[in-house]
Order: sequence, then C-alpha cells, then structure tokens
Amino acid sequence: RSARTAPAALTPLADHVDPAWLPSEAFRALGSRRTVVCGTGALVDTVHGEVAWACGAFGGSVVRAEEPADDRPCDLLLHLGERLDAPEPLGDEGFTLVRRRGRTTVTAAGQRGLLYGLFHVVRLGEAAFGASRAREAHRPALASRMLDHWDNVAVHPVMGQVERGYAGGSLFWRDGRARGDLERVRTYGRLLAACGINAVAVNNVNVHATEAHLLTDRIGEVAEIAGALRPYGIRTQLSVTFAAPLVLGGLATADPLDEAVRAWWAEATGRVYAAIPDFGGYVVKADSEGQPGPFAYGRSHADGANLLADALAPYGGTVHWRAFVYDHRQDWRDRSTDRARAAYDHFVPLDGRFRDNAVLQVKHGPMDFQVREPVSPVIGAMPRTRLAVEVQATQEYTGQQRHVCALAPMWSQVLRWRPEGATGTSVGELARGGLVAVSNAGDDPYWTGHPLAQANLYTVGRLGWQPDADPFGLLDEWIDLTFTPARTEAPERLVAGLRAVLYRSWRTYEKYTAPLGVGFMVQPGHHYGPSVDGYEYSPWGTYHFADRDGVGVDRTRATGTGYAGQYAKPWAEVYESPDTCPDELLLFFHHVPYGHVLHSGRTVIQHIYDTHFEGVAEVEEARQVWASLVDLVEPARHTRVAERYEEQLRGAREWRDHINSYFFRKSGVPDAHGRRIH
Ligand code: GCW
Repeated sequence: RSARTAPAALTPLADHVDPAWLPSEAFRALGSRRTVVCGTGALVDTVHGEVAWACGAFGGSVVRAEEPADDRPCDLLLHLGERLDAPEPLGDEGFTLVRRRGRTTVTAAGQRGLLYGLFHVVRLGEAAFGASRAREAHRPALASRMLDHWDNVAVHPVMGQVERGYAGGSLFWRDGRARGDLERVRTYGRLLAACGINAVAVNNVNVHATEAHLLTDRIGEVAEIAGALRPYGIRTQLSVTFAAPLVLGGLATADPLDEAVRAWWAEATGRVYAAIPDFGGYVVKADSEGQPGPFAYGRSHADGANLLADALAPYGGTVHWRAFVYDHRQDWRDRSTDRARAAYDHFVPLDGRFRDNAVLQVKHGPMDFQVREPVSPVIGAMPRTRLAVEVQATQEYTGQQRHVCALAPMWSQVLRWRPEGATGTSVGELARGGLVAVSNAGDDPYWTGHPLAQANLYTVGRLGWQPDADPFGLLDEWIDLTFTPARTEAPERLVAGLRAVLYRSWRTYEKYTAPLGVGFMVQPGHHYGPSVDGYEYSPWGTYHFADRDGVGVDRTRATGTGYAGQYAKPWAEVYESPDTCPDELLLFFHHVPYGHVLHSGRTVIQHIYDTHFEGVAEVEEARQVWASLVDLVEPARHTRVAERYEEQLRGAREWRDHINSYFFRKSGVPDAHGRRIH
C-alpha cells in the first residue's frame, strides 16, 4: 500500500526550509531496508508515510500488514501490538526495541510509542541494523513535554509578533489569523516528534485583546493548527486570559468562586472540545506583569487554577498555571522586598490545594531565565502539587540567537539538582507536571534564526524524555543527525569542530556577561547587550547593589532578605555563608567586598576582569573553529553562522568593556595583569 498521507518532507516547501535534525541523509539506513509496519490508526499512517518516503529516497521497501509474520523477510518490523513482554508497562508513548536474527523489531502499545520508536531507529542509523541488541525498553520520564510559543496573532506594537522571538515571525499566525498554508506547521510537528515534544501552546501567555478571542469565536483557527500537529502526536494548548468571562462573556466579574463565572468557563470549554476533541488544555499567566488574575477578587491562585481545572476535567484536559507572580512595581529603595522570594511566598502555602489536573508551571530559577541562577526553591517545597519546570529555549537573556549558547548543559544541571541534598529526589523526578520550554522557533528558514540554536530546541525535547541524559551526548546526537558527519570527508574534524563551538558556549557566554550569578545588567526593554545599571533604579526588582566597596545581593537569613532560608536545610546552609556558597552563585546570595577571595583563589574583582577577557578570547577561538569548517558545512548555513559570530564577537567585546570599566571605576582596583581597561 502506498502512503495515505505524504510526510512533510515530501512537499516543495522543504526546499526552502532547513531540514534541521531530519535531513534526508538521516533516513538512509532505514530507507534502504525492508520494513513491515503493523497496526492501524492515524499515527501508524504517519509512521508508514515516513518509511515509505524514506524508501522512495533510498531504494528500500515497505509493506503494511495486519499481523507480524515471522516468515516474511524484513529488516525492520514496526509493530503496534497489545502484548508487550517488557518488564514494566510502557504506556502510550513507550516502545521496545530488539534486534535478533537480522531483524530489528520495534513494538509499542500505543500509536505515539510507535512514532517515537521510528524516530529512535532514525537516530540510531546504521547501528539499528548492525549487531544483535538485547531488548531495550524506552519510555519518557516526563509525560508532558511542552513548548510554549509567545506568539501574538496581531503584531504587538512593542513586542512584535513573537514576544522575545529571535527567529522571524510566528509559525502559526500570519496576517492576523492562522496561516492558511499549514504545511510549515506540519513540518514543525514532525521535527518536534523526532525530539520527543508532545504538546504545544500556540499563543503568548500575555493574552492581548485579539488573542483572547481564540478561546471562543476564533477557536476554529486553533483547531486548524491542532489538525496540522496531530499526525505527529502533538496536543495543542491555548493561553487564555483570566478575565475571559469579562472581556468575552460580558459578565460583570471573573471571580473564580462566582457561579456564573464557573458556568461560563464550563460552557466555553465544552465548545473548545467540540472543535478540538484532543485539546490539551489551558496555559495561564495570572496576576503577573499586568495580566489579570484572582487577586482582584481576593481569591487565591489555587482558586483561580481550580476554576479552570474543573472546566477542563470532564474532557481530560490540564491547566498549566504559571508561578511567575511577583511585584513588578517595586520601589528600588526598598531593600526588604526580594523578587527572588516571590514565587515561594505566593505558592508554597497553597501546596495540596490544587486539583490533580492543575499543573503549577515554575520557572527553573527564582528570577527570570538568567545565564546563572540557583534552582527555584519552589521545586521541592510543594510535594502535594504537580509541578512543571519551565525553561527558556528562546535566548532572551542568553544572546538572542545572535550568540551561540547551547543551553542543554545548564538545563541538565537544573534537572539533576537535588533540593533535599545529595540523597534526595532530583528536579527531573519532581517535575511530575512535565518540562515546558519557551520555544525559540519562528518562520525563519533555519527555524531558530541562528542555525546552531536548533540544538537548544532539539535537546530540550530530549531532556523532557530523559531528564538525566548526558547533555553533551544529546548535543552529539543533534550533531550526528543534523550534519550527518559520517557522510563527509573529514567526519572527525567536523564533529570535533562542532563540539568545540557548542560544548562550552554557555560558560563562555556567562564569562563575558553578568558575573557570579548577579544577573541582568542588560539593556532595559529588549534585553540585548550590556547596561550594568540599566535596571538598577527601576521597579523590576533586579538589582546588583554595586558601590565603591563591593557588589551582590544579600539574600541570607542572618542579614539579608531571607531568601536563602527558602531552601531545605542542606542547601539553606550552603547558600547562607559566603564560605560555602558556590563561586558561580556568590553574588546572587551575598554582597561582598571586591577583595573577597573566591574558592578559586581569585578575588571577586580579579575574577570579573579575568573572565571577561577569557570570554572574549573564547568567542574569538570559536569563531576561528567555525571558519575552519568552511569546507565541511553547507555554504548557506556556514555563512549564516559566520555572520552571527561577527556580531557575537562585537557583542562580547562590548560586554567585556562595559563590565570591566564599570567595576574598575567603582572599585579603583587595577587589573593584576595590567590589561587595557577603559
Ligand atoms: O522574561 C520575561 C519576559 C517577558 C515574559 C515574561 C513571562 C511573556 O521579559 O517578555 O512575558 O518573562 O515569562 O511571562
């Protein structure tokens, strides 16, 4: 039988859009073999379509069968079957893989599992068809692996179409409505399935007037997008405004305990499910940065979240309620208010009061996606609440996709961290509500603006599947799929070069920007480039308190804001004293003199100078390494990255000179090595 639905890669659009981690070459091993696909259903059709396409490209063959037959000669059997001899149930998304007697068999109980099994075979390449392999069971550690798109339907006067977007316009919305040609969305879904993402929220958490209507009279457009993502096992979620009963329903209140309000949400949600039967649920940013919320009615955030959870419950939907609640109109003179404390202070007292289908979505750090933050103390402090950890793939504070900053090593550190100390549970295990990433993709031909930023999108999905995966191993996977080095003349040089530019890029970025965990120091508004005091006298609660004697925020219990006391004992003690606090977080937790000696043996001021010179030198090196790969990388991609390296280098020098000059002028302490400081 031929493919019922052509995979996205078949369409002409694919010529203009980068194939990212699914280039044709990645399908060679699979596509040159004989495959049998067993099972029925829409996603099995997708699987079959993928294999059929690959066989068309590489000369293999594929048949569909009702039942697997042992005597049918084949190299690969993709089998949707009820019976699984796996040690534990694999659920709808898991699969087993075994290779014996020259045949590789992928078995899944659910259609999604078969799809993930297929992409696993693609990842393995020739290795899937080599030596025998004992049966391996694969299943995602986290059931929900979601991308949040901060996309506006109508172009916003300040934020543009994609808030904090650095990859062109929206993948979903164009000219004020859902884009007519959904092929690009389908291709996106395919890429996401191949890295393990299973949910996408299609609009900005800041829900403006136009976007509010997606919930009601414009739900049909959301349904169109959902239809394009569904063949790849991706559920659609919608960001909604808490004020919807007022702004859409004409009610006089949005009070979560008001009966009319509850009835309104129940009815609106019923209509959503009539349009999208497998709708995932809502995402809500409430009482945050000007968005409406339950505080206006004297109600708690549990009341707010439960209102929506109850409306979604009959249909199996989930509300993702964000914990990013803080005072963004703070008085900078007030040293007692600490934005870092806010999420814990608001939400921890509510532990145990959220419905089962309410997920509290917590940013990984207490502030806001800085290059270095401690892990949020909320994670670990709410055992009776389903928590999701939110990370930011879009590089708002990490170079805006003009700088290379591979974030998997940072995310991995977060996910492996143990709030109770060495023997406790890890963040990855505590994230029962899943992993959420703010997407870095847009309608740019390379998806992510900077071609190397694709690695962040890929690895975040893979970390959701396996939070304790080795982040460098995941970067290698991305390199292997995207660049298929095995097909080049100098595979070792290519891989070594890509590793050199990616592996340490996050640390490099940290070196030339805000030091020792102090954060921000960015230009206000757009957040690109340095401005040491840009937020120092602002209402946003992001300060460094540098003066002529020292720098940093005293967040100790003894003399500071008490934030360090929000951690469980082992960490509260570690962070409380500058003697035990890790160097990289010193200025997050302590205000210290410039002469304070770090564990590294350097003073704080000398550390600042040294790391800023080093950071720029590392960018210069990375740029050279990239230049040396010119003969091994497709010209257009090489050029785009090379151009961005010029900007990264300019930006890194700018950061170095701002920071070094600022601290030299404040402190009067010269650089021990006599380098040029302005
Ligand atoms: O980091 C900040 C961004 C805002 C964003 C907010 C949030 C969508 O600067 O643009 O708003 O976080 O996470 O809600």
